[in-house]
Amino acid sequence: MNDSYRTRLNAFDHSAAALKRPLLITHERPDGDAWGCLIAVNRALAASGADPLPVAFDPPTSKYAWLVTPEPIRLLTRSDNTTDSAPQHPHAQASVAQDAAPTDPSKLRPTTQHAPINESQLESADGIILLDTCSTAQVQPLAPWIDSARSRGLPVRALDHHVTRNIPTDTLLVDESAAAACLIVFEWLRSTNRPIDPTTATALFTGIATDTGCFAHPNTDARLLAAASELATLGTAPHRIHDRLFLSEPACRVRLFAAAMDRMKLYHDDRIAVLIVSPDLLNRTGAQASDTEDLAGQPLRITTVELSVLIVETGGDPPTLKLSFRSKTGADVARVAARFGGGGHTKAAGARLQDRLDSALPKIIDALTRALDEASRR
Ligand SMILES: [Mn+2]
Repeated sequence: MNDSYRTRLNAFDHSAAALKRPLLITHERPDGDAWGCLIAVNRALAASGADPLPVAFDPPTSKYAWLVTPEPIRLLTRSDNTTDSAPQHPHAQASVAQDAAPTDPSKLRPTTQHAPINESQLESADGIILLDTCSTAQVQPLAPWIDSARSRGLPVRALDHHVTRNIPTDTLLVDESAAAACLIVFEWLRSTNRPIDPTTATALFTGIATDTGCFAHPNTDARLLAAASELATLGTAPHRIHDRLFLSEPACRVRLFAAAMDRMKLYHDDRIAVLIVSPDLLNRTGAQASDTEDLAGQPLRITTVELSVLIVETGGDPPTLKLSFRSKTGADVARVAARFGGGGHTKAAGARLQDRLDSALPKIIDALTRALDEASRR
């Protein structure tokens, strides 16, 4: 750790310590890194006498419920009625009626175990700390509130590792070379001797593991592995985290993966894979749209497949297609997603498209084919 980074960690620590009631926020549809940050920072600040207010926009999916549900995270009640947020898995709660019509998402949404909170209840906060994001688009439900809070003089701090930064902050701790925001949180807490209890260590390890595809992606470096190694001495058990993340799935999700893979189509000399999840497929497997998490990358297991797209058909007229792109080699799926009004990273990106599947599919395959051609010309 060089001196300038250490100085920035200290500055961030001072700015966080100055807040008695920081509002902790992470991005919509939180992943392991987002939850890990929220839980770890909440626990660390609470342990040193602050009264943080951790707020999420979505309840945890079944993958992260074991980690998140025991924590006192509040769930923001949305004024709109969008149904595309990731709901907690219905099978996690016996209270969800078996006979609820699977086509009606409102019936599938169980009541969350996290206490709800609305905007007016956020007024007790004396500052905002954004975690694993600094982007308006990713904190949409509170973006106007953050804006007005800032103009009223509420300090806004952010800790992030993403490139997109369009929320003005007074203290910013960003390291784009950090594979996970949880890695930055770990280095902050460690270098300032803040407490890391076993639960905090588990939360941080989860973020570090999931943002690197379990230490498999190219962003896995010595710095990250050193943090993981230290975390393993702080009371967390990596194999138990693995079991909770990957060996604890509902049967319907595994059935959905099998059914979707069985219907997989390959194009362009088997270099492009297309997976389609229709409402009918969800009905038949008993799964729901949030169960498609991580499905998009499955075809990359095939030697020849360089690009894959998962198309999830949702309702509406014209229907909304949720596109998730994954790339194994040099082809840039962020650019593919951008053609459909979306965005993301080079190897993982997404978009939403209002179109019928039969008219959208040729356009999607064409865009992917062009991405392969562009990559081969580079
Ligand atoms: Mn992250």
